[in-house]
Amino acid sequence: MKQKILVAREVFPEALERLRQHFEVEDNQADAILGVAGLKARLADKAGVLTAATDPMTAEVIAAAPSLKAVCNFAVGYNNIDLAACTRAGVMATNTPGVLDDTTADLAWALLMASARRLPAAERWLRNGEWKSWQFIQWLGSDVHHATLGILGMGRIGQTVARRALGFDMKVIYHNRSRLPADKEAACRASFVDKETLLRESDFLVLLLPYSPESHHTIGAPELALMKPAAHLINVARGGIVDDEALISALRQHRLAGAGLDVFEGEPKFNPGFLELDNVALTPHIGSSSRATRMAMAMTAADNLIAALSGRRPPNLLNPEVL
Ligand code: 8YV
Repeated sequence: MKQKILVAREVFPEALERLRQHFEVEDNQADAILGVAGLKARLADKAGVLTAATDPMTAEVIAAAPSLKAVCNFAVGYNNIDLAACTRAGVMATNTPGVLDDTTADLAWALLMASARRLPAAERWLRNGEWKSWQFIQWLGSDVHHATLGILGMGRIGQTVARRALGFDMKVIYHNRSRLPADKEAACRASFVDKETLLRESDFLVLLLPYSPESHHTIGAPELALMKPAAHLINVARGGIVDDEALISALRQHRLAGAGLDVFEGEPKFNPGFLELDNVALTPHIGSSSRATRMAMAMTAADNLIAALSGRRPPNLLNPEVL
């Protein structure tokens, strides 16, 4: 008899087809948000689950799933999974590293450029019919070329963002928990600096840290105060890494030139203060959202689940201690 699994959010039919070759699959193609109660109800008899970063795999959910052997996120971030609770319950947890690096780095650059050249506000102005005459001194932005790019969190995506800076002749500095090996630093042409130097010297600061209680409000009022008033802050990592209220206040007072944000505290709700600002580019958590990449993420998660439930080590196991 096939083992039962749940796919907690809508995914591509190709991923469901692959899973159906191995399992009895309960899907959620209607894409209802299940939440803790919905997950508990559906996982009571499941051996595995495919989850998005929006699915709270809390200790309570895991405790309500006695047959559960694997939680496979289709996301690289896994702050929605209580990893310690999984490990205690002998449940494998996996994510999808690698397949989304380029696509997410591309969006970081899109937001960086949009913030630098004030694209959202300029487009709104044009659409509102306010373009009456072309003026020489109008819509002046910041140059990206030859500026200093700072990266906080220099994992795979951070390094991918850094390598793209070469084409803009930028100076690249970074801070990370641990310094990169020399060959990786050379490939990114990036210099390691302390966090304060990074904040003080970056013209464009890109955040690429994982979210955890330790990284909560890594960028708050004190950090924003160290940044150049001409600087731009880009966050494609997770809401909560930035104190949104403090950021809104800095942007409102032009203590920071601009921001490009794909993620927010409490998303999909977010602080309405952002909507009143003209110096911010906003996107709805679309960092990995190209068709090819989302497909690769779904297939990677499916492969992890197939491996986990057929007694093989899943390629992207986060808690190897369960084995
Ligand atoms: C996901 C992301 O698409 O991978 C991540 O961590 O933030 C995105 O790429 C999103 O979280 C949905 O799972």
